[in-house]
Amino acid sequence: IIKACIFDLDGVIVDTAKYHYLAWNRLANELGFEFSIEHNERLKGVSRMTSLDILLEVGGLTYSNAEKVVMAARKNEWYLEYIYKMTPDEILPGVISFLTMLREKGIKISLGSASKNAMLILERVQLQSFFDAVIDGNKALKAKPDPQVFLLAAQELNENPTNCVVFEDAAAGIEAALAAGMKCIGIGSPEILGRADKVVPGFENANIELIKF
Ligand code: B16
Ligand code: MG
Repeated sequence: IIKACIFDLDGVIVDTAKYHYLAWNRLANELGFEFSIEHNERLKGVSRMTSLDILLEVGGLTYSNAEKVVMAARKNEWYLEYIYKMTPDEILPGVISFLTMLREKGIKISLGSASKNAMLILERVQLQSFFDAVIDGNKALKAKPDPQVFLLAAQELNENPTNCVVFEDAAAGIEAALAAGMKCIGIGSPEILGRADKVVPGFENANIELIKF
């Protein structure tokens, strides 16, 4: 029986992937190449530094660690310019009513995101009050598909992993949830998220049946 729900942020609650893309492409352009939107799929759910490594691989470029730290920081500054402008209208359809329903049923709620900016994003879209725990890229140091982020969420909620379900839009996140011994619901297309216990396109019309297994 499910007692806690753990939500990924980017691609599940809000679509910040478009802002990550704009900021990464700005960096690519400065380095003299174009980072196509198709390549952006590879960045979903992976950490900032791994994203930079993928970007540089696409551009065929190599830099020292010190240079990469500077580049990642610049990208983040550009990304934050978009994040500061976010409003609650950017919450994906059906999310607020689903979270409200979970609260009414007494189901605990946590965030489980790779992003170091997760807290700021939750504040911008005014969703902080729904979350009993927030595990983000500052607390979880091992990147998905490592289960650490979700295990820490279960621990903070004081729940057994087998009573938790994870909502994820990235393949690495599905693997992390399964490795944590949790149920997993993919948000997106079954082609990418086929390993999840269920896959739905989003939270529109989602009700309590969704978390019954
Ligand atoms: P930041 P999620 C992830 O968020 C994004 O999907 C991924 O593209 C990004 O690189 C990562 O956060 C780190 O974000 O640069 O803000 O620390 O899907 O795990 O909520
Ligand atoms: Mg995601």
